[in-house]
Amino acid sequence: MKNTLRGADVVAQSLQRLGCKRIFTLSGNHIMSVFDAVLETDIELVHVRHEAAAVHMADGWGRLTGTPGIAMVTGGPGHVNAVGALFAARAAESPMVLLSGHAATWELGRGGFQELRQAEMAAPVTKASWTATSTATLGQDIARAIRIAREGRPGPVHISVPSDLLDEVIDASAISWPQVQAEVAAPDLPPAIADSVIAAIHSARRPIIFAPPQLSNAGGRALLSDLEAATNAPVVILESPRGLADAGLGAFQDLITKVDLVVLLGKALDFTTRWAAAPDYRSDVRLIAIDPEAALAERAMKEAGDRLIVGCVADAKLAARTIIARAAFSEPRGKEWLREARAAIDNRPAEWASVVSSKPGRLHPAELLRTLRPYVERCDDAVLVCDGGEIGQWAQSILPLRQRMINGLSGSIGSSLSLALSARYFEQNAPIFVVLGDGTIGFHLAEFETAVRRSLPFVAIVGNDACWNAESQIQFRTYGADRMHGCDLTPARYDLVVAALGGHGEFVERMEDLAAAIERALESGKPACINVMIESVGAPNIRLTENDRLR
Ligand SMILES: Cc1ncc(C[n+]2csc(CCOP(=O)(O)OP(=O)(O)O)c2C)c(N)n1
Ligand SMILES: [Mg+2]
Repeated sequence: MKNTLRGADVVAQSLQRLGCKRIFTLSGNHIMSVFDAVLETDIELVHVRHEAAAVHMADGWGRLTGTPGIAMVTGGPGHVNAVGALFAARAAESPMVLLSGHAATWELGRGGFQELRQAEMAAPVTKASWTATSTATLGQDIARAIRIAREGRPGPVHISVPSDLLDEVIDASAISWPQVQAEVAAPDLPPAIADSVIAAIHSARRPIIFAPPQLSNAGGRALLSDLEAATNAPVVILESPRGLADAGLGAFQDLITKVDLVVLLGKALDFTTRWAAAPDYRSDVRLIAIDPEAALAERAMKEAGDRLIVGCVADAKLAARTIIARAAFSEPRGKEWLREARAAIDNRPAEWASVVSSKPGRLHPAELLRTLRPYVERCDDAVLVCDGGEIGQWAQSILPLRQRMINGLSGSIGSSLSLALSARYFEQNAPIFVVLGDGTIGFHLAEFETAVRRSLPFVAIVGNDACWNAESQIQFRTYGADRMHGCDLTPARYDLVVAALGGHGEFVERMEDLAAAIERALESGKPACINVMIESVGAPNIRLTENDRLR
């Protein structure tokens, strides 16, 4: 090793020591020293077309792997562009670190180039946010950021690094290198509390366990299905901005009035749970609040009042494992309620199998998605990314749930193309599908160029109804058919844009052309866009019918 190093070398080599293989980034004056320093490491730079996309990619990596993705952007405008995307990562409980370049310390307060109070700006959308102050300890800053991103409820962390720190040359002996981190320590559920949770689940008539977004990856889902099998209580991940009304949860919202025990297993008591209170729930519904954050456990305990059975600070995964282990010592509850709950969650209107569009040259969303379904089902490792809007709800309710990422609790639209790109680094062989709307594709359409440049094939299916339909539906319902405006788009040829960027484009107006278009898109081996003209249909609102109730 050289006797002297730049701060930028400390950053690059610390990231390498901490296991980072890839940085999602977009260049800029403040960070060019790090681009240079990375040449001395094995780290790959994946450079993108908008800073928010770099954050979404780091977010996707964090969600899929549980280990922090790293995004790096330049100071000032680069940072400002990146911050918006942190909102989604925070709501998705995704561990990631944003490193932003920053005006030099000697410029601050003097009208420096792109000077901005960056750490303050990122603070509300991160778990922690600070500006580095010393070159020798930059590696310690990064190690700390990674640790905070992973521990408790995972989430994004931000560090701004002034450019003079990155350029400063210091003696190698002065550098405080970070240690590779073992598993982060986390509080487990004490056995006695686990036993009281199990006892409460067993004595309840209709208990439900709510799980957090951080458990929605493959590992988390496997753990939760073991938990459901061990307790015979339905386990539901609440990761959608539509909460219990998410079409992916079928008609489950109709059973909520029957639930007599809610176990929050690391799931915050928030709008998605409808705060586990009347009028959505029975007024005597009881609550167990397990949360990795003391403040959120306390908030839930306070809201529950005398309906609280147990409140405890514990890690969601460890708590699930402890409950599974200790449930083996007691007689399991019957399966009747679990069957009823699963039937409601799996409930889909029978007519979706045959519904066709009434509009010539347009498909009904159900036609589109039932045709896509077998292609997603064909491979166990396939990754599905669903964006927001009405088409996202149709996709979540019809496509199989394997490895899946959705826009998440933030409700922000536009992340899906970037999430698909990072998924390609995680899953190198299986197909990756994205379903998104025509409005949403506009946010990060240029990332198809990134995908082409980096050879990251995936298939994006655009449900094109020439409309921001989710909002248009709100206008229709709330203000009336004669007051709908400001939500219309043109039936633009996004497929041609993607082809022009070097990808594969397909345009579909007839149901009978769709399957062949999907086949060609997969076979092309390129980033592909299938632009499917669809009818504007509101998101499904799946409810139990009288027949379901009698069954
Ligand atoms: C960043 C952001 N901007 C705006 C919204 C509001 N919003 C939610 S869904 C939606 C419409 C999406 O339109 P499209 O992608 O075409 O899907 P559609 O609803 O038409 O199926 C809008 C504007 C949001 N959730 N996030
Ligand atoms: Mg649309």
